[in-house]
Amino acid sequence: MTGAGSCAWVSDSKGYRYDATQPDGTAWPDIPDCMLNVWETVGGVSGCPDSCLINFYDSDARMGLHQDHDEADLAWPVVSISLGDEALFRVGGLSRDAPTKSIWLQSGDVAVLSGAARLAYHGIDRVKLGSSALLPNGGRINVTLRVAKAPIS
Ligand code: MD6
Ligand code: FE
Repeated sequence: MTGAGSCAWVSDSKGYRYDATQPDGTAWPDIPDCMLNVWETVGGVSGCPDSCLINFYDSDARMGLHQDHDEADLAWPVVSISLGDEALFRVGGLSRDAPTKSIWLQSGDVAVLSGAARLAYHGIDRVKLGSSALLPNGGRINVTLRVAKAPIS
C-alpha cells in the first residue's frame, strides 16, 4: 500500500488515518495527471481529489466488505481504477447484510461510488492470478481517488 496527494492512508500503532506525510515524514508524491484525468472524466464533479491510494493485491489478497466513510464530506465520489489481474468485486447496499452482486473487474475498469451508492458496502473476494499481462509478476493494483479532507481546485 502507498499513496499520493496532500494526504493518504497510513496504518501504524496509533491506528488507521489519513495523514499529510508518509510514515518516514516525507510528503506524498503528487497524484499523477493520468489519474486526475480519469477523475475528471467519470467523477461528475468540479474539484480535484486530494488523496490517492495505491493498493497491491497478490493472488491471495482479499478486501472484506466495507464502507468508505472516513472522508470529511461524503458528497464527493470515490473513483477506483483497476490495473492488472482481474478481481471479483462485490457490491451491496447500505447495510452489511443487504443482498450483494458480484462483477469481475478487468484491467482498465473504473468503478465509481457516488450519490446513493456512495456508502454501499463493497469488497474484493478474489484475484485471478495471471488473467492480465500488465504486471510482469502478476497481481493487481487498485488506485482509488478521493476528496479525503478538502478538494484541490
Ligand atoms: C478494490 N475498492 O477495488 C477495492 N472503494 O481493490 C474499493 O475499496 C473501493 O472500488 C470505494 C470505491 C470504489 C472501490
Ligand atoms: Fe472501498
